[in-house]
Amino acid sequence: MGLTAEEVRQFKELGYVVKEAIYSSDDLQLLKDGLTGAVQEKCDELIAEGELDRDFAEEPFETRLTRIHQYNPEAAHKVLMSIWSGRFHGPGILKALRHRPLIACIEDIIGPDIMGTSIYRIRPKVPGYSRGEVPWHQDAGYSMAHCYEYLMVTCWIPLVDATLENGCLWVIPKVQDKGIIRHYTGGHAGFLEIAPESVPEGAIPVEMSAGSVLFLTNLTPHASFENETDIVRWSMDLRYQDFSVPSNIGEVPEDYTPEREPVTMACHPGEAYFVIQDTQNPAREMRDPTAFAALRRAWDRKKVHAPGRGWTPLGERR
Ligand SMILES: O=C(O)CCC(=O)C(=O)O
Repeated sequence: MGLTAEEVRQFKELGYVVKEAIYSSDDLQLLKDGLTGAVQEKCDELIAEGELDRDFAEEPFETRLTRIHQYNPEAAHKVLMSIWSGRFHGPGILKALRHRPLIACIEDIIGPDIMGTSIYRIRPKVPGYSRGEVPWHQDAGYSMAHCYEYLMVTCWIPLVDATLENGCLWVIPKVQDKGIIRHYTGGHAGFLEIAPESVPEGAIPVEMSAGSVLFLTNLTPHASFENETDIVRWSMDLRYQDFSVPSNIGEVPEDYTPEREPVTMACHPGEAYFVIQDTQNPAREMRDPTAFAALRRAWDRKKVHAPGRGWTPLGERR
């Protein structure tokens, strides 16, 4: 278990490393079942509201959202939004976040005291759905400016094999030590984006099998492009940091007032952080799925005052 010394060296030198077979197909199935339940729940709601008249429950996990999107793109968008953006707190996610073989690798990078960052995402990249394509960015571009210098580790994990054709991740090696690159708001599909002329050279695609993990630094530029297949490229991205990195642990959403100094805030103020591993005080570790879901619901981005990150719109760049 864990990363070899050579893999840690590669992570530090290149800004990324891939480790095969961290999650078994049984591990992934638990999560897929939870996600199937979440898709069903949203379909049922849309059907009850008259916005959808078929749930495509007969389709396999890999193609169900493709069919819903082909049939009714507006309803598909609502299903996707109910899962994306940290809104999935259902069965399997806490287990995936605490997965021992993954945490052993994180320990090799940042040490044994580990915080789960508020920013974790489940991404069903549906063929033909333009918000599935994510333009070039560094994850640090999304954090508060006082956090650029801290290490946050992104773990990008495909739930199906990720290929060039279905939109695997692309990374740019060896630029992570050069710091933050200027980002712009209003990029492709509303994401933050590094302007095309500022994207460093040397991008490479990272094709991966389901259940393997791509470890990235928060300053490693990455992007993903069109899914040209018929299957959904499901993936999740989980993030971890050590205890020195600002978080909102021990705080409540009401602590985030407009008067508060931004430098005193969590790197991502808007969603709950949680303790994965605490060698001094294991009682702080988040182990209960129900408590986890309640914590995540209590910290909803819409309820928390978080100042802007100061990036200007892409259309206004000079
Ligand atoms: O999953 C993708 O296509 C993009 C992922 C990404 O940008 C991220 O994990 O920060």
